[in-house]
Amino acid sequence: MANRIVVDPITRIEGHLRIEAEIKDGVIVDAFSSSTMVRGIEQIVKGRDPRDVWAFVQRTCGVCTTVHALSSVRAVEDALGIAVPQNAEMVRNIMEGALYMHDHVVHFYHLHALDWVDVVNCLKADPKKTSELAQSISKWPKSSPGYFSDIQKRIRKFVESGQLGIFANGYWGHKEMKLPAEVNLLAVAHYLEALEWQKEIVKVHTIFGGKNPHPNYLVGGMACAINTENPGGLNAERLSYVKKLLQEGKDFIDQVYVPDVLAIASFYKDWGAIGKGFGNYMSYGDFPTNGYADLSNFKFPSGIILDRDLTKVHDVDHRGDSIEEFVNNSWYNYSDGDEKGKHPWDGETNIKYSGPKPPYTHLNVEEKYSFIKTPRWKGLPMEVGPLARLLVGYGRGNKEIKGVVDGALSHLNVPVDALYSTLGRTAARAIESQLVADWTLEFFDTLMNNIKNGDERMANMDKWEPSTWPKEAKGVGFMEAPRGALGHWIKIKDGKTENYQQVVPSTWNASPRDPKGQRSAYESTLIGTPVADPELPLEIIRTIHSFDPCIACAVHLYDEHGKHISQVQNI
Ligand code: NFE
Ligand code: MG
Repeated sequence: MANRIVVDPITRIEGHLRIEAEIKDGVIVDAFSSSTMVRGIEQIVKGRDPRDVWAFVQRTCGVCTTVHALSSVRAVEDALGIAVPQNAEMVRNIMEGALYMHDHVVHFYHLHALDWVDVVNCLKADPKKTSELAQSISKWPKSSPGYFSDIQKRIRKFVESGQLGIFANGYWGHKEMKLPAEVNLLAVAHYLEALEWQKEIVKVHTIFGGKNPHPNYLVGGMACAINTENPGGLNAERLSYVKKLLQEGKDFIDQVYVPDVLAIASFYKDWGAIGKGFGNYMSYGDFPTNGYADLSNFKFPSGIILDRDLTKVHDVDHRGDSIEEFVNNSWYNYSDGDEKGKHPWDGETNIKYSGPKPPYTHLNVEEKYSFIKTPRWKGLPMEVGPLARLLVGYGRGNKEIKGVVDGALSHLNVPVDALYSTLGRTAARAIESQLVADWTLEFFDTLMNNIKNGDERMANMDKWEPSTWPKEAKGVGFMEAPRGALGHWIKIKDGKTENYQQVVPSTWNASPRDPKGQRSAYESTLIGTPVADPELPLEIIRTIHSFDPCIACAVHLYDEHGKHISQVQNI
């Protein structure tokens, strides 16, 4: 007999996600992923001025802030044939690079690490040994025995007070927690340091875009004027502050995040064989260095890997008809029936909730069961995210990407197959952070060189006036958000937004089944996962967190639901 466990809500993610997993003989045999929240962003931009849309859609999410604004301005520029000046391209890249650094570090320490790190166990650590360990894996200066001893005292106070605060309700003492106490103490110290650090790196957005989250963008370029004289403009002092922040970001990633991930991963190598999934990976490509129109100059290559075959990378065909969204299992209706998919240019977002009324025990997964639509590429499910980006780059023979991936594999002494896993996803995020931190400093140098050479252009306003636009136009704005391939599709008619659709990374990964019954990434990767204790389903959380879910993005009102964290029933 199978047990169906419900984990709802999955915590330490963005948004509201429910997982129902069927467990037989201690292993997951089937799984269902459901978003229990719905939003209406695609609807509210219809009829609006395309030059304003970025400001609305950027509010899709406060976690991957900037990405929906960037996709939006790219979509409008693509539709109207606008090429932005290189300075704007570099500022956009720097802002995106800063987001990657912030997002990946916060995800690892504050959302994912506690699936592997036993906070309470760090009290058993010898601070002197932790110090030796820290100094053996990194030159990060905060590593004295006294420093770790102070951290331990802070945690002891929490534990002895009986109020764990930010560390409440973790799976402390779970038998699948495998780290020595010294590694636990190291990770807890860096959890606290990362909290301090993350508020600094976001200042890059405030300097270029006025604020964070949701900095300002502009169709045609960026709104930050370079003005080396004016104290209120983007002057030398502010630019050197950006450089300092980026360098500090790189140091934190190189000296704290990556060494920690590798140290922790070395105790969890078995997770290199868990959470495999179906083996299709997609990257749209991103970080252009010579214009959005020429994919060959992107830092992250674009492409598709099918069935884990790294010897052949397929083209995405961004403007073709390969991508469709299905609603057969989602709480939406299409005007001409729910079995066929729709290309995003012709997409529809008609919310139609037909699920159970709360409180309920289980979803009826024979019918619609999620507010997330189901995207497919040529009818196939795709996993997107850091791992997909690295695999596509690896398959494309990109030397930089191949170098860092091979370096991590040999450091951990694991085969290439270990990448297709929960551990692979988590390691890929750290590895790509290192690449992105380096690239972001390159983008900064390019910007500074242009300014030195007298090129201060930040926007191309040639086609600002709607009177210069064609009567009808359509465009796609794609990018690689931290969580994976993101696309916005716009149709413009008579100067207004006629249709607008977002297909988001977590839409690809978290969606329900398609009409052929094929599972998307969350559902597929859970199958085969052992669950030691169904009352404490740590293993489900590990694999789901390895994707870094964002449900606000994926469904772009809230539904009242029961307060239970986990529930076990026989079916
Ligand atoms: Ni809201 Fe997002 C990212 C986008 S969603 S976090 O990264 O787009 O998967
Ligand atoms: Mg959508």
